[in-house]
Amino acid sequence: MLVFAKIKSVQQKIKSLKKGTTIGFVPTMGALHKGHLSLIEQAKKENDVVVVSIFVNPTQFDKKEDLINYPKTIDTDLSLLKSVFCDIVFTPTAEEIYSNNIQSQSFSFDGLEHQMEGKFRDGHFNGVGTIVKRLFEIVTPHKSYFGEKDFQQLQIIRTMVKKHQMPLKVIGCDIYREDDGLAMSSRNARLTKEHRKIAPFIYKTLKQAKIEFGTKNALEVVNWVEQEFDKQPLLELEYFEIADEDTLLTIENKNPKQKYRAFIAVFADKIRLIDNISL
Ligand code: PAJ
Repeated sequence: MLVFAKIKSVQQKIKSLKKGTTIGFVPTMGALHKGHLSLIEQAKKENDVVVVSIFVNPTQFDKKEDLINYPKTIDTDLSLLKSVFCDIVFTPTAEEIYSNNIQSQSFSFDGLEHQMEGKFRDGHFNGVGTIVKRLFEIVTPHKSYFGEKDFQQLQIIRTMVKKHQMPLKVIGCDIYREDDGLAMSSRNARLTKEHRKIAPFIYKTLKQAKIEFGTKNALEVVNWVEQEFDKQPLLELEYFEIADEDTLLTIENKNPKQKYRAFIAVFADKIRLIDNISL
């Protein structure tokens, strides 16, 4: 496994690959867990060479405190990456990526950026777009892998690739969960024992909401979920929405031809957890 911190060195290595070598790319912010590894394993199966980036991207954090507290576990990350036979790791510094100008580009993602996470995390998706575009330009992958865990992010990247006619395929991967259903996340490690114990309630409620959606209209399901969380003093619901998978617009009337997904964001004390389920 080769590890590069400089843009020039990783580009040189990629340029030196034999013509026709396919490159699969998994961008991450480190603090790797099995959810990340499942993306890398899928990339391994579908490409000759797998590149993983580890970069805690400052421009996508709307709260400074969140950026400072983001877990950094580079040594463990590198041994995990070795264990899944990752070929190339790119670990740039903020200076390497942004020089002295740590700022986002401004994007239009056809309105996807104004829904859900966009309403609560100012500038977040401009930051994500900026870094992912930059990484795509550096790594030049054939396929890049993103988790459905961050479904809005996945759809935004798909839109960016299409609009900017980037020559790669975006692959969405299933949400990897703990045995008790909690979606794996780097933030789970920061939960208190008490909050970790109650956190599977989020997915349990999503699964029940899916069943309720079979017989109830969207508003009734939303009300039901809100009532469930009212009974749960340790978890604070930020939003629960049922939206069209493609436009991410809140559902108005159920249309059997449309695909819907339920999205949720919850605070467990100061830790913000997100999840979603296909309906
Ligand atoms: P990060 O949160 O590290 O996630 C990296 C990738 O792993 C994302 O595509 C995310 O959706 C996926 N992932 C995280 N948890 C997952 C789970 N439980 N199951 C399946 N996939 C999961 O997302 C980011 O980093 C950043 O925004 C990034 C795209 C790297 C840009 O900075």
